[in-house]
Amino acid sequence: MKKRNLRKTVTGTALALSLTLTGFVGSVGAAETGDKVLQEMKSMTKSNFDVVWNKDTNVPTFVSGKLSSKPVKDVGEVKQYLNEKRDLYGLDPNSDLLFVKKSQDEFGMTHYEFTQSVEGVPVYGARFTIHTDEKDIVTAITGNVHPNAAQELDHNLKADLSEKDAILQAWKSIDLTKKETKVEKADKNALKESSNLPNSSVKNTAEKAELVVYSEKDTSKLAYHVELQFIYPEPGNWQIFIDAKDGSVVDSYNAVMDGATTGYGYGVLGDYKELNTYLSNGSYFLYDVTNPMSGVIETFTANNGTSLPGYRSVDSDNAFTAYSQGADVDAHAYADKVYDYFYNTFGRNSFDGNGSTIRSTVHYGSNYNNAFWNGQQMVYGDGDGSTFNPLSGALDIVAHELTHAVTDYSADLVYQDQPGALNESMSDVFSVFVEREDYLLGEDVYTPGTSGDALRSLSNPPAYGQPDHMDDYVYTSSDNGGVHTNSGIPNKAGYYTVNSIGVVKAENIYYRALTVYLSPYSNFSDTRSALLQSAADYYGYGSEYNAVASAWDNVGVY
Ligand code: D38
Ligand code: ZN
Ligand code: CA
Repeated sequence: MKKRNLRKTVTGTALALSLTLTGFVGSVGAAETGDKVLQEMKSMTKSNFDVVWNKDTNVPTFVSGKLSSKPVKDVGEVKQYLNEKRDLYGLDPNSDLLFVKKSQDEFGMTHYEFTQSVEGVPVYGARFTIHTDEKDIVTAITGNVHPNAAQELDHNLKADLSEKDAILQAWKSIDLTKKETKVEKADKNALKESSNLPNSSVKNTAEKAELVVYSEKDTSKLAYHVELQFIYPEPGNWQIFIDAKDGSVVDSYNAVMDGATTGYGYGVLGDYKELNTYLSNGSYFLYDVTNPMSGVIETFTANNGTSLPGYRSVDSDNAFTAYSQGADVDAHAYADKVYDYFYNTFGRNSFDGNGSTIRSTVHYGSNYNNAFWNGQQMVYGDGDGSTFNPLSGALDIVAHELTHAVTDYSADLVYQDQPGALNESMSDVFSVFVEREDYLLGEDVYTPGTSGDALRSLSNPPAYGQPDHMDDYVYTSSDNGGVHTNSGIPNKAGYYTVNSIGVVKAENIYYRALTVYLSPYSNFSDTRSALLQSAADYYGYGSEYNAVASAWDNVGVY
């Protein structure tokens, strides 16, 4: 069904050009007169001359070179020029071509676009463009026209079918007439499911029909070009040509293309959000290619196992609305939020500053009450339902985990003793910078049955079993030297800092310390000095510097 173009490039001699025409089968007479026109055009060309022929229609689909000896300056002159080339294209520019538009580009070229038509009905795909250079010399003529279309139709351009009938025939032809009602039902459900949807057209079902001349090889038919677009029960962008006389299917294909899409879903807490997804082979994946990174943001599910990364999170209709998909939805959306935070605030492109892929796996294990960065990716348990809800449901937890990755690629603080507690504290402090709503960590998913509690607090570490002063530093061999305990001390210094100079100045100072001044074995005192130096770099030796100094004085670190 598809037409094939015969490509032959002629560079230089007229001999090569006539070879092109000799090797060419079809209506010899037309080709001969066409040959004369081409020879004429060729004689004007001093450099490259290029012709591509359409074997079915016996007309060139691409001619380039210096194609006019005189300037061709407007639509009228273009038509006059084409009239002189009538033998080549077999078209009368006044009756067979409809002018569509004229446009200019940054090369100083002008493009006159026409579409072939028969008694006012457009020939499908028969766009015909004349290109002129900055001196108005014709330099290319492009497009597929069908010189015999008018003759083949023989003035028979009255449709027997209505547009409505054509659309009905089209639905029937793809065997979705029954599913048509399903499409509507699915859309209504989507609406009902989510009265808080900001945009109810996300499922986007559309149908339209246009009367065209459908030409291929030596037959032309009056047909409706019907487009059926939907995503239920599978993605479709059907292009169907229905014979306008007898209702038969002339051509039909699904033009759905793989690529970036926007889906939606509900998070762990039932909140609606849009998702950057990817359509491949008829399925939608939590795979975000929309950020200016070399990698992607991608989300997997371990399906309650412990193999990593597990399976790609996938959905058949780009609506990640099932209850069990909440963890997947939030891991994906929040990873993007944290990526955006580091990129927009500090210009850091992903955790490594080099645009690397951010991968998350949810539904890790069974009733697993934790989340972690394993050195390569983020991993989230579902929680047991009473201690925790799925942990990706908290933006501050996602920020905590991804900051571990940032730390690994910057200060690289060793995960033991004071450097380990600082590593933990950086994750907690940046989780407050990202979420910007409280000094608590994990409150959104911790103990769903109890309100107001959390896992840790920057402002009140002792309330969560952590020291907030060096006097209470815990010496232990468990938890790598109490990294999740002693982080309370630098956390409280972080709280004092934010509380005193505000989050914007604080985040600048902390990010600079983490990425410029700290190193793997930095201890609490080193960190005080690193933060002071960063404060001085940014704001001089004023109130900001003094705020950092008192913050660390207050926790007994000098
Ligand atoms: C509290 C309770 C039960 C289990 C846990 C905590 C309870 O109250 O009954 C386990 N847990 C979770 C956390 N800490 N302990 C919090 C998470 C954060 C990010 C919300 C956390 N995870 C560690 C981290 O990222 O540093 O801090 C993961 C450490 C890796 C462990 N192998
Ligand atoms: Zn941590
Ligand atoms: Ca919080």
